[in-house]
Amino acid sequence: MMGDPIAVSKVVLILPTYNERNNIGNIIDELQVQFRNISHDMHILVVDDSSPDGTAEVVRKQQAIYANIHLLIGQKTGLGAAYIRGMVYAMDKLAADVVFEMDADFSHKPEDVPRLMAALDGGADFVIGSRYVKGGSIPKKWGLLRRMNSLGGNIVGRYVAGLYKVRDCTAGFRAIRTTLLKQVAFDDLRVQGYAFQVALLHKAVSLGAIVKEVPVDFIDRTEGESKLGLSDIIEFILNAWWIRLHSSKTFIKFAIVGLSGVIVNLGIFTLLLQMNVNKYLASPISIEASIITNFLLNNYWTFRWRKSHDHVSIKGLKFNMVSVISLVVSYSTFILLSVIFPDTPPAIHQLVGIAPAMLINYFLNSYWTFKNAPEFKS
Ligand SMILES: Nc1nc2c(ncn2[C@@H]2O[C@H](COP(=O)(O)OP(=O)(O)OP(=O)(O)O)[C@@H](O)[C@H]2O)c(=O)[nH]1
Ligand SMILES: [Mg+2]
Repeated sequence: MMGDPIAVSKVVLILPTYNERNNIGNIIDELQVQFRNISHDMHILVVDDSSPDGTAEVVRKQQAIYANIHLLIGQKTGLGAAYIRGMVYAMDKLAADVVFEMDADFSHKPEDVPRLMAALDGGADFVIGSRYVKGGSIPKKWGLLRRMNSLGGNIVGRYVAGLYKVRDCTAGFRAIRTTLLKQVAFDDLRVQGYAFQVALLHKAVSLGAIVKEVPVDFIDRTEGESKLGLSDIIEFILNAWWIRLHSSKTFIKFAIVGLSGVIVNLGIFTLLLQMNVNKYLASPISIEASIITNFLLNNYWTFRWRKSHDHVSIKGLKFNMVSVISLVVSYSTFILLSVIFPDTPPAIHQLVGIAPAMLINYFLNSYWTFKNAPEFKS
């Protein structure tokens, strides 16, 4: 009414915690300092999964000091589940206009909160504190495995789930308008763990959200332990493929052909064994037979409408080469996982290896073997 109205929003920073006793008190203190530079009504909601280290007690002590601290206690069912509970609470009970996602381990700097908030105020619906845009960074001391894990996650999110335009789609430092969030049916996301980040972002993009990435430096935790496990990685990969299956007819056909290849492979293998062919010979014959039937089905069905310069034999050769590359990728993944998670059964490593192999297989075939070249005149 008086002069330019300044829209003050209620902003709730959701901090999921599991055994963050040595971090949570300090991060609350540092956030309060940052809140002084923001002209909104700022709150913190800690979603603690009954941490045995007594994280909640530290939060209760902070509640006695500050009036803007909320605490939601639950059972440990994963990071995504904790965020969903927190977001529902922030919307329904706290009437939030904006929610933040933020780690409680100082990996995300409290000083960056005003910058994310400013980007949201600038008109975005979904702001990502991004490590992979110009000006952002990951810790220099990260080893090869850690880098590959982070990079691999982003590649899967971007190219499998189809979030091509987002540089950092696995980031856990984000600001989101609840006008957007209210349109998300959380039950339909079907995720429990870290896969939540990609699932929610994908939903936001398909709802037409304006997404903006703000560069941030990601800092390694110095207190407490990482909670990322192999089950999170598996759910993450499955979720990305699930999203893909729902959004691409070509990919569905490709996947059906792939499954038919498994049947051809095992069928011919069994048949050859019954004909008393040596198993060491029967195996490569069956593999090659399935590669050939896969090729023919993809050529005459999946990618039938693609116009190519190449003779069918050249395409067949390319398809075979891609199969060899997939084999190498699948095997490398197997070795990598065996090194990182030595206590997990090898069959799980073998199974997970299928995902990147399938990705390489699909994209190389789609953009190379069966590349569309409509400008070609025969
Ligand atoms: N409530 C809840 N919080 C969780 C759960 N898993 C992780 N967190 C919290 O989510 C944030 C991010 O988890 P981290 O273990 O730091 O995962 P990360 O950042 O990938 O791994 P680090 O390299 O160790 O930092 C932290 O604040 C954790 O305490 C969970 O199952 N429930
Ligand atoms: Mg962390």
